[in-house]
Amino acid sequence: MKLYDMTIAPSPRRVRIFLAEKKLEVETIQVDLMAGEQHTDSFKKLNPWCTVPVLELDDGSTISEISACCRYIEETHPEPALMGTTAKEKAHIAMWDLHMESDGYQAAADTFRNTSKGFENRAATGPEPHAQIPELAERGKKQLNSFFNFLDSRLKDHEYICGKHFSIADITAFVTIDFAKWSKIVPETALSNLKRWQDQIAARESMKA
Ligand SMILES: N[C@@H](CCC(=O)N[C@@H](CS)C(=O)NCC(=O)O)C(=O)O
Repeated sequence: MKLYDMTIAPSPRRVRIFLAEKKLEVETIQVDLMAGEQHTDSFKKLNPWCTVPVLELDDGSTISEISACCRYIEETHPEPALMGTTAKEKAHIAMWDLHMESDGYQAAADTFRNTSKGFENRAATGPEPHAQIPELAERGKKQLNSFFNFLDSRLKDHEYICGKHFSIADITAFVTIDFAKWSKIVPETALSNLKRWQDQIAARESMKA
């Protein structure tokens, strides 16, 4: 198995952390997104949506999308479980992770991609150019602040996002907070539950991946 990666990019980082939690080491191939390598014909054969991460399996087939990559890794390496073990746990963790993605990660991406100079005609991923929409960045900032407040209240009575156990939802939320820093958006210091959780997650070895 190989991972098409870009070290500084937040999306492949989520899969690297997931692999590190499973104590799996895989070959990584760097894709230079700023040079446009994701738009080359050879990369489009791996992933027509032109994004990393992409997993290439030993039979040559490929899987893109963070959640699909993590699902494959979880099914093939179930321990430690990061996506639940019972039907109820799996659904619960999927629900939380989808919200970390839609309410947090997407807002961080909207904010960054709709304001940064290097993304002027690349405000959305994919093969087609897309102009920046400043209002989306404004909305993203508001959504991120609501997201931080929401997480703080959730983490008041829960050790991790989904309760007693670390899960994929913690990875998504943690990387979202780091990604938001790219747009200089950080949680207020008064959010002490969020700070406690952030320190706890940051101390995990996998977060260096
Ligand atoms: N929905 C995709 C999002 C992945 C994504 O946005 N990756 C970024 C890097 S963080 C990318 O490949 N960007 C390519 C570009 O900007 O053209 C997933 O879940 O994998």
